[in-house]
Amino acid sequence: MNPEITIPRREKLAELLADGDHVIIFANPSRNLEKFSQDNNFLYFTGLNHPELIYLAWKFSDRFHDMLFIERCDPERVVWEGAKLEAAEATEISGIKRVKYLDEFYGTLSAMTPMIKRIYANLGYAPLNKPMTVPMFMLEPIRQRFPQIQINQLNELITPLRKIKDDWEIQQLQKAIDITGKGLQDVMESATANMMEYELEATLFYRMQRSGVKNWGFAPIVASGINAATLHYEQNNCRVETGDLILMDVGASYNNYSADVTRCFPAGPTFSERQKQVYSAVLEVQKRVIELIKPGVALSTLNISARDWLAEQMVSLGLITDTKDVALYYMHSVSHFLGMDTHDLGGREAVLEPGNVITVEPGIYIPEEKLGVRIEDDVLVTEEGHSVLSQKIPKEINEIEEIRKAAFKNEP
Ligand SMILES: [Mn+2]
Repeated sequence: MNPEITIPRREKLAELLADGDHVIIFANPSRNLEKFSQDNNFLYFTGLNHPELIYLAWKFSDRFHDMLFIERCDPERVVWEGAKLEAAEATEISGIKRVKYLDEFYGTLSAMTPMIKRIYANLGYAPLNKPMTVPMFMLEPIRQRFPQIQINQLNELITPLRKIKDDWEIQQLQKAIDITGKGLQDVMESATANMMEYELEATLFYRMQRSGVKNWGFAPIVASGINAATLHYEQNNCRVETGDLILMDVGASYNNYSADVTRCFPAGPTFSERQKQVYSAVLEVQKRVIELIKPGVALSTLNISARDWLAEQMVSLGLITDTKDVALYYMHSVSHFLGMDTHDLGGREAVLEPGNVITVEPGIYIPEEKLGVRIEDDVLVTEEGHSVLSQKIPKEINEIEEIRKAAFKNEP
């Protein structure tokens, strides 16, 4: 990332602030022997993918100011952790001109407290039985000493920014989706019964890493047979049985933008008749929901339509007789925003605008038939309507069966 990408974001942030508003964003800490993953809001506004930094912005007398706090270089830690980000480098990457050291953070903030009315920070959420998050902990002294200062969740302020994707963000999402799609194709070309679910996961991850992706966007779901009826099955440790349908709900993270795609395919070369029936029912609903997508449509409209249409399909499939029973076989919502977070900022009450990216993922889950089907695509809302970013990833029954032949080509 470079300053041309993050400077306009900070300019938009400035427009959201009133006099006396402060924004404090803490980078994620580095944890010993763990892969570092940056706080998405920090990365969004600074472009810096380094741990232990703080971004501070504020508006006073109608002028916007901001600065970064970085670690001081401690030679002993450099031996273990490598060179620290230096001030000039931080400015070059982020375009933020003022840089101080972390040990100056409280002093700087304390000197400002007379003019601080509200603080927006990436506090996150800590359940009652869990310790405070790092941002909560860092702001606790401010909260105790200056109870008149309101401390709010940053997401309340910046959701309108993050839910509209700029061209660069759409490119990152497209890349994440394309790589995920290639990996899914690899799996469909090679998976057979008797493999373990995690072997399928490995095939996909191998493709991802060879394509420049280091991380999943979220824990991958590779669910065969009845496991596909568990919505967030993540164990991926069962053996694929002959006759199973395999569900993969997966997404690579590219430059911290996450794909989220679900495809289903048979363990054998072809779908069974019943699998075809259920799959076709879900696919038809999925396509109809996608057709609804355009600016001005409420997310709730997509949800209600999906539920009603799935209910009709369930009656035809002989699963239910009363459409009110739809929740027996479909129990989640059909769409969520997608971006840096797999479940991105945007909210359930949103009305679609150009630049939104959402998923469309209806499903039917039938544990008594050891069968679960979900089909999920990622869709960009455009001025005219929509564009399916994952359209290249096969989802028609004949396409999938054609690809599956490759996995069985050496069989007599
Ligand atoms: Mn999803």
